[in-house]
Amino acid sequence: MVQHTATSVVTIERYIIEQERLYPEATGELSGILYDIALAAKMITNKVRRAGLVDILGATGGDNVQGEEVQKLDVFANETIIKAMDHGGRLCAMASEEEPGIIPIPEGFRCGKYCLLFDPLDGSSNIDVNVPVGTIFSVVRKITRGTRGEMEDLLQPGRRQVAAGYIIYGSSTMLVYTTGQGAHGFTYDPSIGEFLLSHPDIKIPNNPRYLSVNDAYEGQWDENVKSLMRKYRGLEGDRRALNVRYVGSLVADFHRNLLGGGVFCYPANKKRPNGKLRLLYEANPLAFIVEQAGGAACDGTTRILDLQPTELHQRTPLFIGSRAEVELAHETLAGVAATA
Ligand code: P6P
Repeated sequence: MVQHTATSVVTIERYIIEQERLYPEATGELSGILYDIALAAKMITNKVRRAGLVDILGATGGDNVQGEEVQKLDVFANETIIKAMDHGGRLCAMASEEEPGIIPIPEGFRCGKYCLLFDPLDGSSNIDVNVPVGTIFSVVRKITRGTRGEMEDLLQPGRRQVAAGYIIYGSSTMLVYTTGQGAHGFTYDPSIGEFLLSHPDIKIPNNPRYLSVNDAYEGQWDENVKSLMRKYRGLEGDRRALNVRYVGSLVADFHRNLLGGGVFCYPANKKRPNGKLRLLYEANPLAFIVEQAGGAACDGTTRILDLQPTELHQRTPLFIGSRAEVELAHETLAGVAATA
């Protein structure tokens, strides 16, 4: 594997090609998917950066499948990704948080051997207040016979992912992805319109700094979750307290913890017995990334990547970040559950 440092000027396209060359049997289809995602990211960041200026703020008035008000940027991001990906001949199906079911490849376009699942603009309720938002994506290989993608192809456990990543539209726009050979970060340089390698082979610090959780739900948590949060806060057991940092935008909270060390928690609560975050296109891709960076992700009792999906938009509790912190969650939650 070619070793790069953050100082060498390496575009994401060059990096993808260099990674592809490590696999003589590679057809280039997966590389093509990653190129097209980078293109879509450039188009979306261009709009997000001007959201306050161009009349695309405010809701369209419509609701998405989640019953949430759809922001215009959500619609733009969703359509941009679909249009960038649906004719490349590498995909046989897509799925989006914004769409109820399978997004088929249009008639007349060739179908490929991969499926793309994505959240086009997560945290979009933060757009109007200029809080970072993000795109999250997951790629799996088709496992059914025939040429067109089926629901079975989409409902695969996260350990079957062949690629995953996210784009964070923050103080700068970054694309972080993995194909199972480490997690790598690229920062967008708008002056040349390129994503440049800035964070090769990211490793999440084992010495955590941050706890990301919305403790407005404390009254609805089980006792074992409350105990876990007391441990993270240094109020139970002989642990140093973590700094609480919660943006309310998953990609922003995850990215800060990935680089700075920490844990993001969205536990189940009495109103949301399955948590809030989506398994297929939020938890799974971020779990792939964090494991490649030396971290971990669980739902409290099971490794995220081992969960067998049953529905496209199913939710999951999520504890993700530095390995020791996630293991503490597992011990505290599964331990109690095991004896309960
Ligand atoms: P809460 C944003 O709506 C989102 O889906 C994630 O980006 C974020 O982590 C979470 O919900 C925040 O949820 O319940 O704390 O507002």
